[in-house]
Amino acid sequence: MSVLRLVMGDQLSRRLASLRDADPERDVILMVEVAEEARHIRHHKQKIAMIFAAMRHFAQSLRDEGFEVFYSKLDDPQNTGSFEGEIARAMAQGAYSRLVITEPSEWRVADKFDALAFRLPIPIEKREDDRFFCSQARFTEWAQGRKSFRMEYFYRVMRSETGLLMENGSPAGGAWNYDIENRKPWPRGVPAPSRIAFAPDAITRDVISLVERHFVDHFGETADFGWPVTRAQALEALDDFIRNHLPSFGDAQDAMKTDAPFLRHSLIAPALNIGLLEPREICLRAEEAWRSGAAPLASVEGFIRQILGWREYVRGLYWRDRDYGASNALNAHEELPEFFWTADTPMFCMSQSIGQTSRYAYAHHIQRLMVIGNFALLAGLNPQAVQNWFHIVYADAFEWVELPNVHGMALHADGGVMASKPYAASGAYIDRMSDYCSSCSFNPKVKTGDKACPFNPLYWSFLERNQAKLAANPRMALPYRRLVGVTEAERENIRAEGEAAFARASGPRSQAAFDF
Ligand code: FAD
Ligand code: DLZ
Ligand code: SF4
Repeated sequence: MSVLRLVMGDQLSRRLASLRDADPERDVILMVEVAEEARHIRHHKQKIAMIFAAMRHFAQSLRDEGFEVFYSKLDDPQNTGSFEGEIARAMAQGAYSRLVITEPSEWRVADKFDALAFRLPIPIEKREDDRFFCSQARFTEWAQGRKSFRMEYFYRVMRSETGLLMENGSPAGGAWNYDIENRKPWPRGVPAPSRIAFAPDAITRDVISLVERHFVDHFGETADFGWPVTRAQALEALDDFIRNHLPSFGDAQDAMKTDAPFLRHSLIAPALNIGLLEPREICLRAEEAWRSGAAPLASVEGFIRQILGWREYVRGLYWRDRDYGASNALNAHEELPEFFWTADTPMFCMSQSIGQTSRYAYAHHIQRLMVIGNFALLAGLNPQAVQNWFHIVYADAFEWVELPNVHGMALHADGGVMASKPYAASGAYIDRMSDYCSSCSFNPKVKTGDKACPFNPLYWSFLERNQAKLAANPRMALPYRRLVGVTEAERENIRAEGEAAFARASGPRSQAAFDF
């Protein structure tokens, strides 16, 4: 009897567990553009367009193989708008022995299918999503009995188990981590390299027009859409990165430059997260570049660590505890300022980072962590509101990867489960790693008053506010030494300076700010 096989929008891999044994003679593939998924948060328009375009191209490639694909377009008048409704509609049109799915990537959707299993007249066969190096069971085993879950130790285990960048059981080159050689500012006067982008074809143009009509109230623009939407394009993008940018990836990893959103970053996260690429093939390509002498070890190790280490690790944390994102360890309650949606702020670094987020549905890691995330941390923005924002605005944002990065890494809202100390920094860090400050109406060297970079007073008010929670942390001893012996009046002044800086951040945008 025929089998119905569901492929979700972030499962576009031919090797997917639920597709691997599919028989074109007998089985039907179900793919659905559903309002429930597209509207449960106000996803960036470009993100919805990328997912629908990639889904439609993937469906076409399955049809080319001879499969029957039951595909619901969002604007099909019969589309019920939910996974459950579309499964029922497909089942009404054929006789199936079972529904085969690959486990969803998010608790919310996993719950939906667990509930559906009780109601559906045919069994649901749920298969493990094995497009990762580390299964959930393996992560749980690793985490068992540990007091802290530092990524670095997890990463070493992953290196040993996969053999990536290993030589005779030891890390290639003798060290696990070469960050000491990486992370330089972008050299002055050197233009940013141009990056590969894929002009939308007829299918993608149709989808963009659909998104512009149906998601008017969603964040972001679509004019600069250039994401890969097929496996062939994703492989081309990967190839371009490995050849032309990986050798300099390490040096430029933390650099920020005005009007240069991409620098040497790989830009592969969206394609990787929806299934057009697999982590193993990416890491093997990078390793091969080092072994053949085409890229230095420091760059290759730094890049592989992001995928083999961080990406697998945050997924493990996400599934280990379904309430991981609910805590608020630093008791942060401020609402998101309006400029998170408009980029209209005189803080040039924020305006750049948010402006290009709107234009490209992209910002690189340091902009996310040390500019936007750092602001949210220091200003005490509510963690759930910040999670929601990060989930909405990036083309690569899926809850399993977004949530731990925001909650644990950027906001320290998990109380230190992920990071041994908050990634809190004053304006000096951004000044060192970018050219932003020279175009800003604030001064990173000024600590107080109207001209002070808002990060400076916010940094001290953050430390003051959280002293009881953070001062005992040995890694915070140095900054807290500055607060020893301060009087109550001085504390009040620190708090007032922080509040004034928060208000200044929402002031009118300077002329020089990113014009998007
Ligand atoms: P590159 O800099 O080229 O890195 C290579 C790859 O490594 C990425 O494509 C990604 O797959 C992986 N990677 C790097 N850092 C991380 C990380 N911390 N966690 C997981 N994978 C990582 N990544 C997402 O994929 N989706 C998100 O929603 C997301 N939200 C983030 C939110 C915050 C606050 C922070 C600090 C980081 C977030 N990241 C997220 C991680 C990282 O910023 C992005 O993966 C990266 O910027 C994507 O761009 P790229 O492909 O050019 O990455
Ligand atoms: C993110 C997303 C969006 C915007 N739309 C759809 C959709 O219409 N159909 C679909 O199958 N998947 C979509 N997705 C991805 C799903 O939200 C994703 O598969 C879940 O996160 C799975 O847990
Ligand atoms: Fe950002 Fe401060 Fe530099 Fe302005 S001065 S760009 S606000 S770090």
